[in-house]
Amino acid sequence: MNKKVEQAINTQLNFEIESAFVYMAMKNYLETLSLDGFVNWFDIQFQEEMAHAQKFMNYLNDRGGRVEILGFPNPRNEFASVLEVLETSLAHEKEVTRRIHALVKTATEENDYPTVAMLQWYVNEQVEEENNFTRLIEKVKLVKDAGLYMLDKELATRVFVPITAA
Ligand code: OFO
Repeated sequence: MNKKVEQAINTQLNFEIESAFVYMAMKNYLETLSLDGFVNWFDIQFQEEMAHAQKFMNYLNDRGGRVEILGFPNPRNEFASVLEVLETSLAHEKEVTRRIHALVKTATEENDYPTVAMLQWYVNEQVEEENNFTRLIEKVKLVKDAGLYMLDKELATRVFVPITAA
């Protein structure tokens, strides 16, 4: 297959594996907060990223290309809050989207139409990925406000208790 496209897909499939490890590190940070639901959600995100990588690998192999597995920098392990995890995730997904779009451009310029067709799945997937994180961020913000509202109600019930004379 076209060498330029083969190399660009290899770069992207390795970034998908890197993405999986980015989310695995986040999952383990969330473990420290005992947020079991978020841990579960990020574990599935890890699995999804590995599936994205596998889909690219299958495609390269089907086209007679050669898969090359590369290394990547350490993922970030420390965060200040759930919100920071989610905002970092959304920024990461925007970078993935930028890379997928660049890949579509390369495949189009190289007249590799099977690759352009295959990449449409990833273009659609990125719309969902960005939407998932955007909505989660909004929900966490809403829940935070609701929590503050409840705490405010509780604090409003406090009454002054005069010091009684001994
Ligand atoms: Fe593979 O889409 Fe997220 O990173």
